This record gives sequence, C-alpha cells and structure tokens, in this order.
Amino acid sequence: MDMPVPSSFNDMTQDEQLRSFIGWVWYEREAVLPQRWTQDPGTRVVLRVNSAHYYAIVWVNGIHVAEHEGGHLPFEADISKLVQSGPLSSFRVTIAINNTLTLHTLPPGAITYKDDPSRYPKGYFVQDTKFDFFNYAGLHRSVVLHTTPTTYIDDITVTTDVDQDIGLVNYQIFVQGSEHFHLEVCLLDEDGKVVAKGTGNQGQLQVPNAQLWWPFLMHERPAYLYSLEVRMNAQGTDGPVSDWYTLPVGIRTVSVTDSKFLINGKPFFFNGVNKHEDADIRGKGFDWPLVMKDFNLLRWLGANSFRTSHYPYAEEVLQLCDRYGIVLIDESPGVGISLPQSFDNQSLEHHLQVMEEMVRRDKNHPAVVMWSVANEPASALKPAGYYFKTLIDYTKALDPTRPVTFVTHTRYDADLGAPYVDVICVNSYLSWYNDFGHLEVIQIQLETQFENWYNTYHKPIIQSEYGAEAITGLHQDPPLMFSEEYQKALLEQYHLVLDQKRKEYVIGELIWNFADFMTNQSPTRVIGNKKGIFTRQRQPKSSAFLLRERYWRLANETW
Ligand code: BDP
Repeated sequence: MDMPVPSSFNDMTQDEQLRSFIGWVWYEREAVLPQRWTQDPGTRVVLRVNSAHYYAIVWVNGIHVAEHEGGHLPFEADISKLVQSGPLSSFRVTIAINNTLTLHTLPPGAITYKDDPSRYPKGYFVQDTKFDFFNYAGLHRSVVLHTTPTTYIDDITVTTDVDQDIGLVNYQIFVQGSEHFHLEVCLLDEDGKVVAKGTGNQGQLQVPNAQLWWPFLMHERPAYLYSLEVRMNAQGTDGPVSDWYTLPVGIRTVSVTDSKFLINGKPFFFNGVNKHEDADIRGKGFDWPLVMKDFNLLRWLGANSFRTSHYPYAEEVLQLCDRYGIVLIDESPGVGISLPQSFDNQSLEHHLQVMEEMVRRDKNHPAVVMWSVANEPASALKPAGYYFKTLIDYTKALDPTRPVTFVTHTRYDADLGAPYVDVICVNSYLSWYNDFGHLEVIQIQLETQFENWYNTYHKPIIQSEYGAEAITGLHQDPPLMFSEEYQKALLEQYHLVLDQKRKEYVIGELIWNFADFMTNQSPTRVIGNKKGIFTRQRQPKSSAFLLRERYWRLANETW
C-alpha cells in the first residue's frame, strides 16, 4: 500500500488490524540520484533516517547498511560504495521496522500471550505498554539522502560562558576522512558582522559586549543567535576538498542553586507545559503546520518552556525553541521503567546508549537547559539507586554544562534516585487520581508535598505535571470531574500554593498536558487522554484562557 513519510502508519487506513499491528512492517522505494553524486569519488553519499519507531533494519539494493534500536533518534549509513559502483543512478531503499516493545526497550513494554483456548484463539497476544500514550509506529520523521566530501566535518560541540560582558564560545570540531586538514571558524552576529575568528579544531572565541540568549519574555531581545561558520580544507586522496558548516549559537549560562534555576545568572521560572508529538491522522509523524500552530499557541499562552515528554522531539522543534526563546527540558524515552527487569544491566546499557545519542544530537541547542533521563520510574525499587546514579553520572560526563534530572512520582522518603538529581521534578494528580472530586484538599496536600521534598533535599522543585481531564464542551457547575469547570478549578487550587512557594524554592510549573493525545484503549480514557488545555485539534478549553492570563501576569510581575 502507499504510505506517506513522515507519518505513523496506524491511522492511515480504515483497517483496524493495521491500526493495532505489532511486528514487522516494510517500507520500500526507488530513489534516483543526480549523476554528480554517483560519478564523483570525492563525494560521500549518506542515507539518514531521522526517526524509525522502534527497531529498524535498512538495506540498499538488498544489501544491509544499518540497524538501529530506538524510535526517537536519528541514524545514518554511508552508502557511497553501493550507489557509486555501477552505471545506474537509481537504487532501492528498504526499511523494515518492528514496533514490538520489551522490558529492555525504551520505552519498555511487554507482549503477553493469551493461551487459554477457551477464551482466546491460538497464538493470541497483546502488547501491554507501560506508559500512557499510544505506541504509534512507522517512519515518524524524514528519511533523507545527503552528501558530504570524503573528508568532512563530522561533529561540532559548542559550549558558552559569560565573563562580565564578554561572551565566551568554546568550540571543538571533529573531522573524519583525513588527518591533514585546516579549520577556520568565525562567529557572525545577527546582522552578519564577523565578531570573532579562530583556527584549529578547538578553541575559544571571545565576544565583547555579547548579546545573550534569553528566554521568551525574560528580556526585550530574547533568543539572540549568533552563527558559527566552520570551514575545512583538506588534502583528500583525490585532490583538495573543502567542507563548510554553519551552526546557530546562543550565548548563555545555566546553573542551579539550592533554591533557584539561573539562566545568565538570573532566576528563571518554568511557566510552561508538557507536550506530546501527537495529532489526528499522522499520529507522531512530523508535520510543519502542526509544529507552527503549537509554537503560536505557546506564545499566545505566554509559556516560556516545555518538557519533551516523554522522548526526544524532532530537531526542527528544537531549532524553533532556539529561535523563539522557548526553554526545554529535553527528556529521554525512559518512560514506564516500572518492573525490576527494566532496571537490569541490559536495560541500563541501552539507556546509556540512548543518552549518548541524545546528547550528541541536542547538545548545541541553547534552548535545552536540562536533561531528563526518565519519567515516573519505579524509583523506590532497590536497583533504582544504582541505575540512576550511573545514568546521571554518565549524562553529566557527556555534558558537564547542563543539570540533569528525572521526573518522579515516588514519595520523597522512598525515592532512591532523587539524591542524584540537580532539580526535583515531581508529578502529582491531587484530587484526580486520589480524593476524586475533592478540590478542597489540594492546597494542604500540595503544601505538604513541597515541604517534604524541600526539607529532605534542599534542591529547587518543579511541579512537572499536574492536571485533570476535561472533555471539551462538557460543562458542570458546581464543577464535576471531566467538565471544563473542574479542570479549571483544579488548576486554580494548585496555583494558590504555587504562587506562595515560588517565592521560596518552587521554580516551575508545567501543566499536563498542552493538548489532548491518543492513548491505548482503557476504561479511564475516552478516545485518548483528555488532560489537554487544548483539544487534539488545538482549540482552547476554558483552562487555556486561565493559563494565558496567569502566564502573562507572571511574566510581567517577574521580569
Ligand atoms: C502521568 C504520566 C503521563 C500521563 C499522566 C496522566 O507521566 O504520561 O499521561 O500521568 O495520567 O503519570 O494523565
């Protein structure tokens, strides 16, 4: 069948079997290359898959070229030899994808075989996922062919610092293909004026009177981006080659004290949301109009931040955050780590690998201010202490410039991972999953929650999830659960405590969720999770107006 890319395959047809399919699916197409790509031995042809969920194997003309585990991070294969060997400039790309999740995948899941012949047909199985969103699958982001010279700039790492009014831009450049190359770097401001220059594969550029990268609404000129231009000249086996790369650079600092999160030395409050990559028809497929609409809604709300719950988002999203000054907590797909097997060495090793790929992909985005290695793991289980210590230490070694956290829903006195985080991120659903309908207990319970965490750890706290379901258009006053009024009233109760605690150590509030999203079927989900303040079609519920009023007011009061 014809299948668009990027898109999830699940909602593309009327076929229920395809919607809930678990196993291998096959994508295949012919591609034609320009002759100058196939005839020039100085050209390296690369096939890049930006996201294939979950496990993928790639062949070119039937020859195995790549294999990758993990649905949210890109991988590449150098296919030059295959496409340059014959007279043909067309070839076949085949990608097989398997969406089966196990207790060792990220996120984890499990296949349960139902072998009671009086209740299920032979061979019947279901996939239980350990997380609350639909396990959409397919080629979720673009698959691209691109070229580099045979000696090429493989990676650049940029970190920034500020010394009085001098911006410091540290760079490190990796070149592949030859040992003999010459590198020149230069930093341009937004008017295209060169402000600093350097040579060699590492160094520091100094920018007097630097314009800093500030979050949206925190400064009159937020999200200032310089461009780092890197030029490489090398003597390749077939003569001189050159490569050229340009990277947006935001000069900013991030640090954490026992009660504040500082950006450029000033206290920053996360007034934001949690999101999902999710929409009608395309599922988790990347879609520019949807992304643009979401950014416009974020700005309409006055939100300055979001968490990429519960996996790394498309790179285009991060690029827009850099440009708009929307601050990110960049989260790994470590969601639903709830059974002991998901804490074993096999799982940990894969999780470390995912953090490596994620940091390598996202390290240069000024918008990313913190890594979240997981969401709501069973962090009271015995192996959780070693697991999170190892994972957080490793992430800090990969990137010493950013704080690291995971998002918890474990009790403060039972959480074995919390000692290792820089910021306590806590989720709570007061008066939703407990004390149903009793809004009057929220204030006392929330105050207790904050005090317990702070008195134990003396670290800043983010209310990283809170919310209630509201079916759009369902009204009930006095408020009852699932009505728009209840969602609004619940948020208001949280806000009363948040207003008081943000004067002390609470540094952020991220609503669950920005928009309604699809989940597995269950008696508690009415065609998906309805905790969005926008519908899945991005129309506001009453609480969106409440939050808009709040975020703009807080921005005006604080900055
Ligand atoms: C939290 C999870 C989130 C869920 C949310 C909910 O982190 O993924 O969607 O609860 O139940 O526990 O709505």
